[in-house]
Amino acid sequence: MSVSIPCASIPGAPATAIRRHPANPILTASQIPYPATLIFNAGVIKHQGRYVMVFRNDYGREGDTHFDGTNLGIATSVDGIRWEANPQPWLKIEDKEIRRVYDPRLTVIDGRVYMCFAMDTNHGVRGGIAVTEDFDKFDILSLSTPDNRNMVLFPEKIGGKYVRLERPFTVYSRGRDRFDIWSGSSPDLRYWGDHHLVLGVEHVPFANDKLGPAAPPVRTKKGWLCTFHAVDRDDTRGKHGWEPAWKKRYTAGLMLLDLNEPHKVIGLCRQPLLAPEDAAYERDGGFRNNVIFPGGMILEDSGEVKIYYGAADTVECLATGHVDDLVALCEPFAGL
Ligand code: BMA
Repeated sequence: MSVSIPCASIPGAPATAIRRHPANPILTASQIPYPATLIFNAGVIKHQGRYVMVFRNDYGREGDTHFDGTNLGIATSVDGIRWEANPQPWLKIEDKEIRRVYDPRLTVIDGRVYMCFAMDTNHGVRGGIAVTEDFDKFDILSLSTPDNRNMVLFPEKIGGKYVRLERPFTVYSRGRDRFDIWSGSSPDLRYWGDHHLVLGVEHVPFANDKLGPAAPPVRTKKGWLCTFHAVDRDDTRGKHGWEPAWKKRYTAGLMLLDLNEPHKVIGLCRQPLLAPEDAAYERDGGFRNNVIFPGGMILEDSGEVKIYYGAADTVECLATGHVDDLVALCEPFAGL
């Protein structure tokens, strides 16, 4: 069956609002001092005077479609642009039930570092939240039931509760991939409830397949600035990547959420913030070309916003914009 994609021709946001960094890609497998093939979908924070990145590393033979494994690595930076990876991977999971842990998202709350992650298990995909004091030990606070992932935490309590965005996979009732962004809240980061639908695929003019949260939200005067990933699928697309017949395209979307009721979308950018069109590292030569997947967003004191994103599921990149310009891209949204 072929799926039409009226959204595919919508170009990305104007280059005056968001710019790819000239140093891109800012982290690749060639900079990693242990076996590494695909370095992407990292979480990034500014913490204790330096930038810290936790990245996903799928390792194996370049060109192969099956990887030997996935681990999470740490890199640090003084300027957020030039990165140095630690000598060893941070997390290698050895548990028969767990196949892999990936797509880390970092948030600092009250000085403590929390990491959301996705975990493929023999019984489905679970979304987890962990805390680390020192980027050595890692304590898991909660794991969702399958199937859920792409969790991100807000950097402060809202209405006395911790809040997260998440993306459950509602396959049975929807008939096919058509996944949306939800929110949940918790008194203690362990027990989650009070779930709300935040944004559905049908609200995003450049998505026809699924959505999910991307980088953890950033507070601005006008609302929570929030990236998401949006997927359009075209079954007539041929192979474009090492992976045979990769038919999806991942763009980065942008929205503004209400400061006090963060499940309410108050602004939405009607075009992709970043679409994989202009840069070769997003389009050609990767494992899955045409994928942009933000995982980290930092608001600097100057008003500059750094958005870190995985490109083509192969390398890690950076784009920057001014917070006021990014907020201005979000047109009023009347609600669901
Ligand atoms: C999703 C995840 C992401 C990846 C994306 C595009 O299912 O595996 O890590 O970036 O697909 O391949």
